[in-house]
Amino acid sequence: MKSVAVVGASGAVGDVMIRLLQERKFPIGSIKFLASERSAGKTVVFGGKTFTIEPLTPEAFQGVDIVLSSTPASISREYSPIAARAGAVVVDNSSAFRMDPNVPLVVPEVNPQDVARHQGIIANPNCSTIQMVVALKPLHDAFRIRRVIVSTYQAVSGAGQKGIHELQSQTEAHVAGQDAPAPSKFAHPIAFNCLPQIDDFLPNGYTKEEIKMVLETRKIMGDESIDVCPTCIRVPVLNCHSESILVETERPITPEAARQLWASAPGLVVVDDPEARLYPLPASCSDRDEVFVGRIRQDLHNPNALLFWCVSDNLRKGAATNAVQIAEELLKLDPVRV
Ligand code: 11C
Repeated sequence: MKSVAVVGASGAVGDVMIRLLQERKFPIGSIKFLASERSAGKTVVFGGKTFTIEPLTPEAFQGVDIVLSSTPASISREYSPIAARAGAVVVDNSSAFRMDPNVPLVVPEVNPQDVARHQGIIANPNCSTIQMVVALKPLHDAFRIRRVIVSTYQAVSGAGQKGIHELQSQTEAHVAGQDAPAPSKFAHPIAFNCLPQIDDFLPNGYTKEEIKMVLETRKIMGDESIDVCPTCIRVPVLNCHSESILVETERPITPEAARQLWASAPGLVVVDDPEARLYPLPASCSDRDEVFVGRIRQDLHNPNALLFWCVSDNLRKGAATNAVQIAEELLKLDPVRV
C-alpha cells in the first residue's frame, strides 16, 4: 500500500486522476490532496470520505511514496525536485522535465521499460503526443516510420477548466443572440471557430505544442530519426483530441497490415467501417481510456505511406490515465525504488 499525494487536485486533470485512482483500485494506504493557496480549503470526496485540499508546501511531501502532479510547469520546476528529495517518485504531467535526459518520458504501451531508470521524477507526455505514439508504435516496429505528417483537432479541455468555460460561455452567448464574452484563455473566440495556434509561437514559426510533438515522439519511441511535421489546431470540441496522421515508412505498408497490427496492440481500438459510417468521434471516445483509430487508407501516390484518423480522451489517456498507468508500472519495480 502506498502513500499518495495528488498535486493540482482541483484542476481538470487532477479531478480525473482522483477518479481513476478509485476506478483502478490503486493500492492506497494514505492519500492527500494538494493545490495552490487559491484552491486550498476546497474539498474532495475519495473512497467515501471527504478530504480538505491542503496548500502545496515543501513540507507536504514528507512520508509520501508517489506524487501524481498536474500543475503549470513553473510550479512543477519548483516542487517536483523537492518531492523527489523527500523520497517520493513524482509522475509529472507538466512539460517542465520532459526533455531532461535524466527524466524518463513514458507511455506505458510504448516504453514501459524506461520507468525503471527514474531518479525521482517521471514525465507524462503532452496529450497530443501520447495518443499518436500509441498508434505509431506497432507500425514503427513492423515497418520503421521515417516521417509523420500530423494535423491535430484539439479539444478545449486541453486548456483546463478555463478553456471549457470559454467555449461554453461563448456558445451560450451566440445561441442567445448576445455579444460573446471576450476571449481570455484563447487568442481568439473559440465558439464556431478553429484556431491554428496552441500555446505560444517560437521564432521558427511553429508553436510550442507542435515542437512538443516532434521532440517527445522521438524520445518516447527511442528513435531520433523519426521526422514529425505537426500543425496543431484548437477546435470547438469540449473533450477528446483528434488527429489526421500520415506515416511514411521505410518498408511498404498496407491498411490491412496496419489493421492486423493494431488489432492486437495494447490500449488501441480500431473503429473503421466507412460503409456503416463508423469511425472514431470525439463525442463517442470521451470518458474512455483507449486510443481509437479509423479512416485507415493507403496513400494514393506512395506505397510506403498510410493515412488514418486518431481520437482519444485527452484528459484520460492524454493525461490522467497515462499518469496512473505510469504509477502502476512503478508498483512493478523493486519496492525500494518506488
Ligand atoms: C492543449 N496539449 O491541448 C495541450 C495541453 O504540455 O501538457 C497540455 C499541455 C502540456 O492545450
